[in-house]
Amino acid sequence: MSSSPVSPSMESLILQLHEISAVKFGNFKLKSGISSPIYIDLRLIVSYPSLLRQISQTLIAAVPSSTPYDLLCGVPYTALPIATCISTSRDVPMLMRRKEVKDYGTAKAIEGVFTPGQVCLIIEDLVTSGASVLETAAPLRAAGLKVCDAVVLIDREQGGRENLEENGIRLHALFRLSEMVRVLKEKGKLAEETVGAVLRFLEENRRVAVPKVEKEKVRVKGLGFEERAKLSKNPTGKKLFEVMAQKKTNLCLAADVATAQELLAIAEKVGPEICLLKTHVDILPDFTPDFGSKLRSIAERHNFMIFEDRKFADIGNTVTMQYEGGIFHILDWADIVNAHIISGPGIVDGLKLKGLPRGRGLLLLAEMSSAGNLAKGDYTAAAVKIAEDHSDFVIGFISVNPASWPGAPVNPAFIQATPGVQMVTGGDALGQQYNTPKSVIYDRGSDIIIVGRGIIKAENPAEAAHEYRIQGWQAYLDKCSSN
Ligand code: S5P
Repeated sequence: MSSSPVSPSMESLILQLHEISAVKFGNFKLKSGISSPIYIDLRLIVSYPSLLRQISQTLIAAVPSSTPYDLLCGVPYTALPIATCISTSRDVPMLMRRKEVKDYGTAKAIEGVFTPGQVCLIIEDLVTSGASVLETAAPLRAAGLKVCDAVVLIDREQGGRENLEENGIRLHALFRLSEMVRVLKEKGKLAEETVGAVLRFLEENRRVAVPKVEKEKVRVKGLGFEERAKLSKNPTGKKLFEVMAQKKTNLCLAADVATAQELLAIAEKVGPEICLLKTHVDILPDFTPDFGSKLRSIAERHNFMIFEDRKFADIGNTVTMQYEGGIFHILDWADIVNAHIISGPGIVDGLKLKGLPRGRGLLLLAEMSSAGNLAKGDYTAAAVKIAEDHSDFVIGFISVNPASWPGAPVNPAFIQATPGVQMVTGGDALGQQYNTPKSVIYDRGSDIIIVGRGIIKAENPAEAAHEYRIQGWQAYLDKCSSN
């Protein structure tokens, strides 16, 4: 047990907490299920405004100045007034997590204004196993926020620090329970016998496990591509996961070049770096019927798959003809196509009729990258529902921020592919919006980065592709290990 001195202001805080009976001694059952000889009830502090102010100010001062944050979120309910005090005195916006939305399921789990990628600091009164902090961090992270630090008044020294660390959250505590007990003993507030009982209890309960459900939720999020290959019900979905795992790449090239000849040339050059090559075959003026077989032979040589970004949108009957016929015969050479769901589930039935017997797969556009697009909220949720109903053919989604979807994390059998990726955030003159590989994979919960102009307009496309591949894969590895 550490015997580092507690500062006079901390001592005064401890004595005041004792004074108002926020620290009780006896036999208490904690949230984690264990019986404890000490109970700390900080809900009382709302009745002592000057103490509440003092706690709030001391608490935020305990966060190192090197720790950045854009927003605060108090763990409901006890820490809400503390977070509010800090928010108003420091002028830092706050968010509130709704406690009543179980598993951040159907309703809005977070109240307040934020943008994905912002950093949120968690405020809590005391930490035992860390489960309450994790319960608050999960929906914040699912909404695309970064949660790396939590600050608490009291660390009960029962594994919370370690459990949080394992989940990528640093704990800053004003003082430890043993320090609190030591101060109360020194000031003659506690009998020797009580001190002994508390210290013994701490010694015997060094580590309280985070409830199992937390760990399981987290584990699903962190499944690797090999394991997810086993979950996919579609042969193309399975193969795509396998290719990614074997080649160690989650890069898709959007090969939006001017001619078929250029497309085949860039496929050859960039082929070793990618898991998927995306075409817009209707932009190629020199398309010939042998284009598909030429591209397939390059794909086989370099072990990547082919995705024709046709964005089907019509009724089921029409898309069957568009998929199979015309001059492009997409069905013959594209492993994967995609579809909007604007026309309803019939479009999936239509494409499936032709595609499934050939072992092909379909991605649904659940979100789009362009400014002002309408694919959000209920529309995105409808795409997920249609995918679940057709999981033998639908292999995943075109998405932008799947971590923020209601019910996230989404079924890991589905792959998430995200366009609008460049090394720096920004956009083009026509509404395209870019995020970085790390933000797309790590923060927004996607699997594949789709990169077009970032590679094809580069001086050396193969080198640029290599760089995107490294960054995309590193973000995937970081995501797996941080979960
Ligand atoms: O929402 C979308 C969906 C797609 S498939 N936004 C997109 O940009 N895409 C496609 O991704 C788009 O058609 C283009 O082929 C690629 C993005 O290219 P970039 O040059 O902006 O990287």
